[in-house]
Amino acid sequence: MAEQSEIRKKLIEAFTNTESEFLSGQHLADIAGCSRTAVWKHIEELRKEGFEFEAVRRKGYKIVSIPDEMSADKINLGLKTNFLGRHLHYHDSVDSTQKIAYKLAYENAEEGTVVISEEQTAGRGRMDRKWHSPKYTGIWMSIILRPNLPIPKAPQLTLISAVGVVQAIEEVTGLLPEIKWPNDILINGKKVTGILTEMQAEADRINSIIIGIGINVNTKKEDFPADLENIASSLSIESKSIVDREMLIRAILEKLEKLYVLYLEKGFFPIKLMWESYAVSIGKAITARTLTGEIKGKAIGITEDGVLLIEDSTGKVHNIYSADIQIDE
Ligand code: BTX
Repeated sequence: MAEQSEIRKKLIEAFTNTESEFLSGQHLADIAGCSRTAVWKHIEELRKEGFEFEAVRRKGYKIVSIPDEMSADKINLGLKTNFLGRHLHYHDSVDSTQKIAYKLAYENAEEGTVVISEEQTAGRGRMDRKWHSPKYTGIWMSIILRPNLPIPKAPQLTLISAVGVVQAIEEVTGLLPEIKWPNDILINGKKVTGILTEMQAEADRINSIIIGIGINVNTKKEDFPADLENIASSLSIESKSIVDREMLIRAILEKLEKLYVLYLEKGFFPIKLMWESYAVSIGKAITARTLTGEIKGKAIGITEDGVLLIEDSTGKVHNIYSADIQIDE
C-alpha cells in the first residue's frame, strides 16, 4: 500500500513541478517507475479522491484541480520524512483514531504509521474524557511509535510531541503557542490542542506508543459546545485566517520525526530545554489536581523524566506524574 501511495505522490509531484501543460503517459511511467497501464490506474484512483485531470490522446494528462478535502495523497505531497507518515491511513469518519491505531499496532503496523480522520464520533481525552472532534475543522490523528525504551520513559514522548506540535504551529501560522504541563497547548490562555499518549507494553518493555494529537484548526467560535466556549479556541480564530491542515500535518510529522530521532540519539535533555522554553506554568503558582488530591505550590520545573516538580509553602518538593494543572497567578 505504501508503494502505491508513493507512486501517486510521484505522479502529483510531476504535475506540480512541471512547466508544460500535458505530461505523456510514458514520461509519467518513467518518473513513477511503473507501467503506463499502472499510471492510468493511479490517475483513476486520484480522480476518486477529487483530483481532476484532462486526458488528451497523444498529448497525455494535465492536472486541472486539486481537491479541498484532505486525502492521504495530498498530505503525502511534499512530505519530507523518512518514516513518520510513510504509512498513512486516512478516514472520513471514525469513532477514535486511537482505537484504530491501537489495532494496527497490535497487528504489527510499522513505526511511523499514522491514522487521520476528518471526524471522530467518540474522540477521547485523558481519563476517558471526551474530545470534541467535528468534521473538516481539525486534525485528529494518531501516530504509532516503537521506541526501544523502558516503560517509565513513556511520558517523555508526550512532551516531545508537544514540542513538535508547538514548533509546527509556529512555523505554519506564526502564532506563539504555550505548553501547559503535561499536554495542553494554549494560545492566549485557551486550549487549541490536546495530546494523549497511550502504550502497549510487554513485561518491562514498551511495545508501541500511540500518540494521539487533536488540534482545533479551522473551528469557528460557534462550532464549540457551550462547555468549551470559554476554555477552547482554534488556530483560525487566533490567527484570523484559514489554516492549511495538510501543510500543518506535514510540519508536525517533520518536526516530530527530527525531535524523536534527536531524543533516541541524545536522550531527553535537549528536548527538556526546548519544552521548558515553551512552558507557561514553570515559575508560577499552580494547583495540581491528581487522582488522590490537590497540591498547591510553585511549579519549579520538570525532571529528566518529564515529571513536574511543585514546591509547596513548607518548601517540600512534590513529584507530579499525572494531574490537571490550574495556573493561579
Ligand atoms: P484532556 O483530558 O487533557 O482534555 C480533555 C478535556 O478538554 C475535556 O474534558 C474538555 O474539557 C476539553 N476538550 C474537549 N474537546 C476539546 C477540544 N476540541 N478543544 C479544546 N478542549 C477540548 C486531551 O485530553 C487529549 C486529547 C487527544 C485527542 C486526540 S484526537 C486524535 C486521537 N484520537 C482520540 O480519540 N484522541 C486523540
